[in-house]
Amino acid sequence: MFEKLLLTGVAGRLAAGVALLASCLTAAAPAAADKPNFIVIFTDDQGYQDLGCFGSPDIETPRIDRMAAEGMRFTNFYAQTVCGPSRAALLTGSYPLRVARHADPDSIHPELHTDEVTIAEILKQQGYATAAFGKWDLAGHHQFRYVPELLPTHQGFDEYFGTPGSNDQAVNLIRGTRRVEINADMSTLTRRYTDEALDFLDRHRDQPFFVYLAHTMPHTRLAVSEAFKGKSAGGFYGDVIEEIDFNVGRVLDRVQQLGLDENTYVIFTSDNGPWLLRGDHGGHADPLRGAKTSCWEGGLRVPCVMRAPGRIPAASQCDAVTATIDLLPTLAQLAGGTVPADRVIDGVDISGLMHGEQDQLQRPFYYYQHDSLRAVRAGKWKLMLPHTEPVQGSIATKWRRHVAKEDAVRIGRPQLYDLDADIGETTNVAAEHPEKVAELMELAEQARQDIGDHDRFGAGARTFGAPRRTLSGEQAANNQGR
Ligand SMILES: [Ca+2]
Repeated sequence: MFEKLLLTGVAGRLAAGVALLASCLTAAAPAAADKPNFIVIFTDDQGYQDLGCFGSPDIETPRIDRMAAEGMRFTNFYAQTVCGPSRAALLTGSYPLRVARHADPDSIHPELHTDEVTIAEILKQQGYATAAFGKWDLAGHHQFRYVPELLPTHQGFDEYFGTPGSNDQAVNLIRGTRRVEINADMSTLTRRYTDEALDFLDRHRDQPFFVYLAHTMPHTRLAVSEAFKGKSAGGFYGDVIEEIDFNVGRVLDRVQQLGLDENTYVIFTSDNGPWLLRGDHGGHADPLRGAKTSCWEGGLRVPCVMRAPGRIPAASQCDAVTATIDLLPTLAQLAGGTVPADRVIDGVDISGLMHGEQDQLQRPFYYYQHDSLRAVRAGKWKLMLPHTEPVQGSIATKWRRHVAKEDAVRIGRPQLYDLDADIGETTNVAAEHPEKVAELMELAEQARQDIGDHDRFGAGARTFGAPRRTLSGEQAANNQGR
């Protein structure tokens, strides 16, 4: 013990000397060495319950559980209802409808305009090395017909290795903007994306970096390597999550081995709720109601864990309403950068919550099902809004078929839920709290005017020169008939 302490003391003095030397050498470029690193691990269709530390009864995730024990669990953290829009939200800090392609709400997997400012672009300005690995889904959704000019290397990332869209049928792999592999073995993807990330960490250990590691799994079609096959009590889906957990552990181990533990924020979360699938191919959102594509909590409230020893308090929990859209302003602030001043950024800086310096955050959160505003939350109150579009109308309506029948209900009058008392959204208390209903309806109206809705283009939605579009009478009639 004494030897260890002595060594620590010597090592500490050496480190201090090196740090002093380094600060002299880098005086011309101050603070670069102080800038923290960021690793965002983004899984696909992982439900709110699908981690040990979020209550899974049968899936074991010891590495992410340890990450939570050494960091903070976010219990009210929101992504978006489906893959592509969720990625647009995370990378731009904005609601997806605000950044939809040329205000085309039918494009549920946005072709993210290059005039949008991504987290990577902000961090690059601060001297960061940036890389994206895994699923992109912002250059079109197809494995062949994507737009090469919209791949990550055109959106602020120095490097990219991954796949343009979902793994519905097959996965093709791209390096930079060049397709390098067709029909890749999906059981290797979790490991291969992680390998790429580890290699990037090794090469950029001496400069601040941002890694966006967006796993293809556990989006169906599920695949798992031999080492994890049949191992989880949570079935096939559990095997896939446990392989992700193992590979999250590899990232954490490498960060530690490189001596970057206390200067690196590792953020783990999912892009939307679990896909409602038969058998053991889909995840779980218990105790939340609903699944992927819906605006019940299970559709977009996702598990989230953040770790940065010495910065984020260990074994802590944040219950404030937070979201993927908050990562852009938060990471920008932590890196000493700024958010773009020429546009609306919906997210807010949550570094105070992360560092345990505050525990409350006053902000509304809007639930969009593609182009349709479905709900609004403020504090513990959530208002499910009446459906205003034709039953067979917008794309959001069509997507209702992907949720359980009892969750695909058409809402005629506003429904109010107290999420603190009723996390499963079982009891509508609108009649008891008319003033809350009115308050939340007013917030919803503000969102409609600013961000938009299925029947209107928001005043603050972005087009970057493309013509503004509103539904004409003829189009509305077509919608009625389709
Ligand atoms: Ca997804």
